[in-house]
Amino acid sequence: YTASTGSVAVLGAPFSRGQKRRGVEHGPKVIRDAGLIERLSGLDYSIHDFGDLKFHHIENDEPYMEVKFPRTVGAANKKLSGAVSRAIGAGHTLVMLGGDHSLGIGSVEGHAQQCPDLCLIWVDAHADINTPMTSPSGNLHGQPVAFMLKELQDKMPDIPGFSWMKPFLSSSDLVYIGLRDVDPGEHHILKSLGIQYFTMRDIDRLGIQRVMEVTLDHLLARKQRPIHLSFDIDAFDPSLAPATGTPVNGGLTYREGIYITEEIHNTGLLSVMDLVEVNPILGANPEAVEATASLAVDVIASSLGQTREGAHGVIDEIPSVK
Ligand code: B3U
Ligand code: MN
Ligand code: MN
Repeated sequence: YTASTGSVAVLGAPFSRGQKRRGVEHGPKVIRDAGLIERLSGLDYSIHDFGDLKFHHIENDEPYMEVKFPRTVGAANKKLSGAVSRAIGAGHTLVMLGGDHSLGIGSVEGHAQQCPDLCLIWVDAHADINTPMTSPSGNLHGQPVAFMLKELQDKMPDIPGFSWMKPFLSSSDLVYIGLRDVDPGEHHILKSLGIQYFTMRDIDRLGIQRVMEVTLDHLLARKQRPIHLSFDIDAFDPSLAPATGTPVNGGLTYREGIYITEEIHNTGLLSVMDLVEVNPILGANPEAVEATASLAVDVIASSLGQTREGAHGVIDEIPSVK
């Protein structure tokens, strides 16, 4: 298997009902305004900006157990799933701009429709693997991975809005990087399913180089297959990414984050990436918002092959003196 033709599609998903803070629906706009399309045009692709999906609020979307806006989140993810599936089916590499991380459900599900053997790298301060029963908040952006995993099927109730999908991912096809705020129920799930994860402490101990080596070995050693990268901007330290809903101290440095994405690019297997949880309303000032959005652009460009080394593609000899 080799991913990536020369074509990248960008799809905005302005959606915020997976959590309580307004503003994360403006993520796609601020990431575009920070120069995303221009930056990607400098790389060797044809860029297709698919614009933003339109999501609808569903009336009388009462909580189901503690789960907030289940039908609204379910319908948004169904729509996103179809759009992702079509883009991948058409041969694009896809960049999905969130929006909150509940969108991971539809993004990975739509990707899996086209690429059932995909693997998932979840870069996040949080594990986002609560079930409706373990969730301390009822927010669906803290639960997307639980909807995907086959091993959790019998622990998941039938949540209204989600009858269009069923679990499709094995826990051995998932690796987390950057964890530092994991709820008790989540920790139990990670341990009991034997999920491969690297907390910030693991990155301190092993170094990011070793973490990526083990990550890619775990996912790709048996066979080459498409990678889905789901990147929550709150994986970064809040000093770098302040404009996000649930910042947690002690996050990735700039260089660790870029190293992760460089290594993923170097596999040649990146097929879909999500960049989620940029919330411009939560920046203390315009500079904080710009810093966060521009970091998001750097992460996306790096995932798609922008290097710190430079590129020699366009110049094939040292210019002679005329
Ligand atoms: N684990 C908590 C908090 C949280 C999850 N994801 C974010 N925050 N961004 C929860 O609500 O499930
Ligand atoms: Mn997340
Ligand atoms: Mn997070």
